[in-house]
Amino acid sequence: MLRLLHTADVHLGARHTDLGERAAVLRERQFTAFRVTIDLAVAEKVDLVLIAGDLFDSNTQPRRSVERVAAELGRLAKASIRTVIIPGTHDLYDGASIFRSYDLAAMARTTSEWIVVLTPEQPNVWLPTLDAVVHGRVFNTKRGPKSPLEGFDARADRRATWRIGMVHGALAIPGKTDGDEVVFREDEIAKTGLDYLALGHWHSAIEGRAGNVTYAYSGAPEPVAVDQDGAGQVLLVTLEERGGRHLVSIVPKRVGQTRSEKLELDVSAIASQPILLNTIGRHADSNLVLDVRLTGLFPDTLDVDMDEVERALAPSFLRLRIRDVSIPAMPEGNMPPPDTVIGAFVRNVETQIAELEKIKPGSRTAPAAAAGETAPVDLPDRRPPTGTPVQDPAEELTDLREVLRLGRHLLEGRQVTL
Ligand SMILES: [Mn+2]
Repeated sequence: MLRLLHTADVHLGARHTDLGERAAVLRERQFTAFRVTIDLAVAEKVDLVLIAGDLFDSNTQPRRSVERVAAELGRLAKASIRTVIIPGTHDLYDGASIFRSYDLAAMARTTSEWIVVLTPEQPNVWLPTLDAVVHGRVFNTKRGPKSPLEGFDARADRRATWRIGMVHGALAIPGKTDGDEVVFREDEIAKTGLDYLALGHWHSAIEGRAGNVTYAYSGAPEPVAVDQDGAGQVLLVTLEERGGRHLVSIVPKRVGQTRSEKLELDVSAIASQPILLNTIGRHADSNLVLDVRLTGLFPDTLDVDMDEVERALAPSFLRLRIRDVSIPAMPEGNMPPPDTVIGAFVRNVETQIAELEKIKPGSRTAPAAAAGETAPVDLPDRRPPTGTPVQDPAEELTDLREVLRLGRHLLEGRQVTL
């Protein structure tokens, strides 16, 4: 049995230029997720840690940052856990590679027996004590000249029972990812003869099977951009031999702190800005990326400065975004002429509203139609026959006002999202 921890896309040292002073906070969160990952590997006593590319956000990092990362890897070596790393598309293996500039094993005060970086010069490592060979399919350019799995068959290497592969790139999805920097296809995975293929590049965790090969993207251990809601975990992978068959099982483990939530809020029930602040403020959480959608009918009487709301609430969240897709209040302006569709519509609905307003509260019957009154154009008449019980007139009034507002927006050609 072989137990491994698979991570990728840690993107340590990301600049987050769009985040201003909060960039450092997010960078620190990413490092924390990495440290929690190392804690998990030690606690779970895995045999091997795989880092499938983009450990660093770029090849240019301050020496102190690299030392910090090496110290974490040193903890693995101390716990007799091997680490295999491949460069990615951000920390790519070009002439300026961070993996050429720094010897991570030496900085971690251990040897390359414990911390290995696979490169085009060293495409695999045999780990006899684990009865495994790990293959890294790496290019020394950002854009791969071909598929990293083209013609690759791990069965040609007969040194060990377990065949593990590592690739940083995109699984080909026609029209979507086939223009990416490094691309490979599912049928190529099936032909590799690998037991497990550890993938990096996509920041959301995904697993699959091609032929007899189990593959997975671990995703980023902490979102690199705050909108990556599929990130936040690493994978614990167990490889077992049972009755001559190789079985692979994957258990995702949460290591990131960031949570993402969507909140849909009907503004028709919101009476004032303080109430709106309060309603959203109840979700306050410094680890939360909250996406608020304001829906429903925006009350005439509600006076809200959305920028002010966002500014006031922003410090209570990791990130807050408020999108207003509510239907705006009645447009101002002159009444359209009665011989237009919109003019006829408005007059018709307004007449119905005026009649309903005549009903005393609590009355359960509809009023008699005013003598001689006809709708200017043939629009559906919502009034029930005289004398029949109807819904609460107050409710119907609300409905009719909605009909008027929505209809007017639609007839005036505005986009209305429900
Ligand atoms: Mn990448």
